[in-house]
Formats: sequence, structure tokens, C-alpha cells
Amino acid sequence: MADSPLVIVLMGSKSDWETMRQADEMLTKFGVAHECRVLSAHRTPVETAEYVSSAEGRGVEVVIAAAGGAAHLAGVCAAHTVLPVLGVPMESASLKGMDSLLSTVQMPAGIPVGTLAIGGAGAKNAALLAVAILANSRPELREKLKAFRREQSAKVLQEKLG
Ligand code: RP5
Repeated sequence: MADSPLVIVLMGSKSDWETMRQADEMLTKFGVAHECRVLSAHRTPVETAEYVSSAEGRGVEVVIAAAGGAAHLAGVCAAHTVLPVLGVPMESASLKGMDSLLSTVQMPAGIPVGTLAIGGAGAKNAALLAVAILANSRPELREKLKAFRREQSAKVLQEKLG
């Protein structure tokens, strides 16, 4: 998106993209300017710190950070900014994402990370939560969220079985 991003979506590896593209798609659906990038707490620690530290100055309002395994990205982001940080634990091959979940959620008091579900549900919900945060000061986004919920309910009520 050409506009200056309101949300940044970081992921620890390109291998996370298949999952995190669901956050990208949801933010696009709501028309929220955002930027997606691979940055790793372990493999690119300096660049991660620089990028997140400068986010507030660029007008970013929410950070989404996804990582798997020893998933420290969201926590490191939270250490470098006071913007709300939403963590998405990636499903991992060996432990099915329980490692990612616990690494992301168990933050020390004082440095919060709002942790979502493992995998695709977490990716989508991180985007929806980011929209909800932005909607506190943007009535048009709040209306879009309400319309999204209405459509979702209508789909469920129309389900036919058998
Ligand atoms: C984490 O390690 C990434 O977020 C990814 O989920 C996991 C595996 O990364 P790759 O080895 O596929 O690059 O840092």
C-alpha cells in the first residue's frame, strides 16, 4: 500500500508468510495501510530494534509480530516501542506451536504483548484486533467491523447440512 502504514506486520522468517498473508489480506480488506516485512529477533536483532524503534515516528499505531519456535520477536518489538504489540505464535513442526505460544505469551510484567491464537486464526484475529484498535478513533473502521460481524453471522445462519 502506498500510504504511510498504520500497522506493521513483522514475521521471523519468510516461511511464516503462508500463514501471515492472512493478516495481510484482512488488513487489505479493511483498507488499512500496512507494511509486511521479514525481521528476526535472532537473525537480524539490530535491524529489528531499529525498525520497531522508528515505527512510532513514522505514524505506525499497531505492531503485529509473528514467530515460531523460540518465538521472541513480539517480545523484542514490545521492548523497543510503547505501541500496542500483537503476537502471533506460528505453528511449528516439532511442537505444533506450543513452543511459539508459550514464548510469545509469557512476557514479564511491564512489557505487554497481546498474544493471539496459534497459526491462521491468530493471523486473522491479529489483523481484526489491529482494526479494532484503530477504530477507536476512526468511526468508518468501526462501521466496517460491524458489517464484517453481520456478514459472518449471516453466513453461519445460512449453513445447510447434509
Ligand atoms: C522463527 O523460526 C520463524 O518465525 C519461523 O517460524 C521459525 C523457522 O524459521 P525458518 O528456519 O523456516 O527460517 O524464527
